[in-house]
Amino acid sequence: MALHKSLNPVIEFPVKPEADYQQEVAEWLEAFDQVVDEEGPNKGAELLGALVQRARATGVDVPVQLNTPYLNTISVEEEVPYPGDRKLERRIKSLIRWNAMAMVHRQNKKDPGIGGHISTYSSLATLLEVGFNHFFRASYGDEPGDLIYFQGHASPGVYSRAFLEGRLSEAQLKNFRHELRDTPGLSSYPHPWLMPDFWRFPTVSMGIGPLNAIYQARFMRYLENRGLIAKTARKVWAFVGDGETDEPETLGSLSLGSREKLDNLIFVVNCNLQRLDGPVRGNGRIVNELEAGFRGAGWNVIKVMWGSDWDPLFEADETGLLLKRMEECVDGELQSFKAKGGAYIRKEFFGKYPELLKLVEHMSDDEVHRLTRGGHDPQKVYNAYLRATQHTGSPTVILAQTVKGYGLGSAEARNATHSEKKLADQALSAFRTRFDIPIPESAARDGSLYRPADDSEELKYMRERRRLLGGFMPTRKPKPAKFEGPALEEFSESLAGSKGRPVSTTMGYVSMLRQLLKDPKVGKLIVPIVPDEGRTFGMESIIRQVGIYASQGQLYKPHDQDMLLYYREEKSGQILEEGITEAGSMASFTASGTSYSNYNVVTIPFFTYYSMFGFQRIGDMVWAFADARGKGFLIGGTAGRTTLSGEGLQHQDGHSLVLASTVPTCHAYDPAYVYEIAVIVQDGMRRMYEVGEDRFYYITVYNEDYPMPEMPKGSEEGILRGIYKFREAANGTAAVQLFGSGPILNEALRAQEILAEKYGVAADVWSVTSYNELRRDALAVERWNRLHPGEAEKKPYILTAIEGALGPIIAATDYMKVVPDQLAPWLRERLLTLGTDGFGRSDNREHLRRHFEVNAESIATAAVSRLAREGKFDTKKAKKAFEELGVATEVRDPAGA
Ligand SMILES: Cc1ncc(C[n+]2csc(CCOP(=O)(O)OP(=O)(O)O)c2C)c(N)n1
Ligand SMILES: [Mg+2]
Repeated sequence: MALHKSLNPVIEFPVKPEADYQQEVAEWLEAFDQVVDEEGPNKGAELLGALVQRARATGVDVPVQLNTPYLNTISVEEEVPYPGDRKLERRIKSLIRWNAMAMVHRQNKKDPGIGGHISTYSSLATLLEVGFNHFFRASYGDEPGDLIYFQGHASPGVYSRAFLEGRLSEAQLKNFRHELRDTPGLSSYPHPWLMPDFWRFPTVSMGIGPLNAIYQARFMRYLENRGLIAKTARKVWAFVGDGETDEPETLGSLSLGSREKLDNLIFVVNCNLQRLDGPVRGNGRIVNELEAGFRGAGWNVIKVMWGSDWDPLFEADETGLLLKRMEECVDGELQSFKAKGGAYIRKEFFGKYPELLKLVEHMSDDEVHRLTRGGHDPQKVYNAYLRATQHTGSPTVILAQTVKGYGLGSAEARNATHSEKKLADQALSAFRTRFDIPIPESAARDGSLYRPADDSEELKYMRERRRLLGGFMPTRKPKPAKFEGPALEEFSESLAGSKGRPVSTTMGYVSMLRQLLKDPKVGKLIVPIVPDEGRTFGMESIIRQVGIYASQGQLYKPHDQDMLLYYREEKSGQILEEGITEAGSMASFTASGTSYSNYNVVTIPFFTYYSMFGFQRIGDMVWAFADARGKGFLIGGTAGRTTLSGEGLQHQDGHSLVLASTVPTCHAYDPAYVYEIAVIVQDGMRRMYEVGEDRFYYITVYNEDYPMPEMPKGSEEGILRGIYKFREAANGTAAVQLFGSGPILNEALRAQEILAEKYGVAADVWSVTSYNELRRDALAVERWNRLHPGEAEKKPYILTAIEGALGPIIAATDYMKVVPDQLAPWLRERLLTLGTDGFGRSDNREHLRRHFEVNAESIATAAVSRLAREGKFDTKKAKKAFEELGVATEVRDPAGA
């Protein structure tokens, strides 16, 4: 019988049954054991499957069982021996542990409050080291290697390894979290923006790493299936905290992994049973919860629960009580056992059953305390990784049980361990002794860093292992891309205007995208992404043109196949139709927008979505995208609080431009006309991919139809920098300047006519494509002026652009007033802003614009009102204008309505 008695579950009946029935159960089990013994586990599974089917057919309610026993998934018999030099690897790991701890400790002694973490890495060390020594490939021949998402708070351990590898200097380690000193320091967490040669993936905002990892693995398949990269055994590894699994982003897209059969994806959940404040599931068991969740979502689950030193205990246990006892414990108890030591474990864990006490009577309390959790045992971890990398047909999750603060003495498994930054002198020397660090006691107490000689066995071994695996990791070294984008002339259709036909900027953008997809140079590199909003934006034609990516092809005949614009799915399809997930779409945007650095292939993502569900909903992912030096185009559709009619409060966006302005590498535009979009997109491609700037774009597109004019000659610079004069006053020198953006530019144009015809006021109209860009420019110029008091003052572009333009400036936008108000420091009392502050309403454009006071009438009355205050217009006439134009003066302010 292959099954050891210790694994024989102690069967507990809800009510003690008759002896006859117990006998019957025993016979069934024996018969089953016999099948497994003689014919193998597969036959056993078949037999069980047949029984379950029969039970279901006869109406028996079969319990769904998603949990396996609280044991290692891989049995001792199935294990392969460890291929590495265990002794040397332990030495290396100890040195990494030491330096990781010492760098945080030292820095906090020197600069109290600077922070850092030591307990996360201490629990993760073996899980990472087995990977570094045996699995993480930096390359596959000429192809880029595995992509690894490191748990953010474990960064000191990753730095410490790179220090031993000779990639980071002692000076850099001493400047951990001191990034603004003479010698460059190390960033707190994985930030490619701050350490662009080192980190690839920002992970420290919890949940974002695992979600991005799933979509990264899918994007890898997309690139392979579209023939843009070679197919390799490359993997995506995501190291995830068990507390981190509480974030909805972490587990929210698991089904994509199994649906897409992503066997290139491995999650390693570091189940140290603790998060920041305390236990993850004190009263339950996080491993069971995760096992059920992942298994239910169709993942391959490998549990690494107990170290090899438990194996003989299981072997010796004839009663099955050891497993029973383990299954009785909740995580809070498991934590207490590690925190309180061997005598406590003996009494409280083993002591519950006399048979178990016997099992450990030959062991000292210290030995009992040291009984290892699986995630600290290289043998168990190696076997789990090996199986995970060999598994096909679905992603794998490894649930590795560890101890938070492992090896940190009094900080081990304590609730407060996450925030521990410094160790007491005594703990430092205990650490030195436990991990055998060859430095004098006094140096230990100082938290001195230690690196053995370059030709030491340890360093030679480390380097050799990495050499065999293709190089050091993490490393980020994008190859400069050879990219040639289309010239502006190639956008001629968009630049020519619509010849009087009313179209929306959304339609114009979609036809531009269609043209780009046909472009021989960049067409195949474009990655259109939509979260189930293709039809909203009229993208059906693109679906027909390039198809939706479907890893399995189209397994059904679409009902609309005989129509021109049918729903076309195929294996080499180009569109990522993500379904209703802006977070998932943003993850795809991230994978595509960083493909130039992860796969050495430029792809150009256009993520088109409902603008209200962009920055507002997934802003933190956009922040991480910028950190990762992502490039591409975010297209906020159905933009504008009054232009999207009917949809009301939760849909009408009047603030995404404000949020966009907070991201340093995001260049946000609010174009009124299609030619403006063409200029922005053309120049954007040039700057991002030809020049190689780390920037990305946010462009709002609207669904209001109106004729698109032809591009006025020479307006390119103004479009890109943020403002140009669109229509000069026809009736003499303008006394007032009207700024408009998006469709509200049309309201400004209508106001220009009203002012001229009814009130004899001449006004110029300007298209402001980007207040954000104008402000950035002005701030940069102002900074220069501040820093150079002795030199001639420079002028912000906004002031150069409107040089000579007289009178007050009425700026009207479909966004909040704060968007134009960004220019207030330079336009001062000249600026009067009309915008859409307040909650949206369900109504049509006419009523919405009247309510928010951004219609032509509101603009015209604002102009005469301001002119009257300046003594340039008759006050009585101004008052009357409100009445004449139907602008209510005594209604509630929409900002608070
Ligand atoms: C979105 C987000 N919320 C909160 C935090 C603050 N935080 C940092 S670490 C941590 C606990 C992490 O616990 P776990 O995921 O179990 O990782 P461990 O350190 O135990 O390995 C928290 C709450 C964060 N980094 N990101
Ligand atoms: Mg944890």
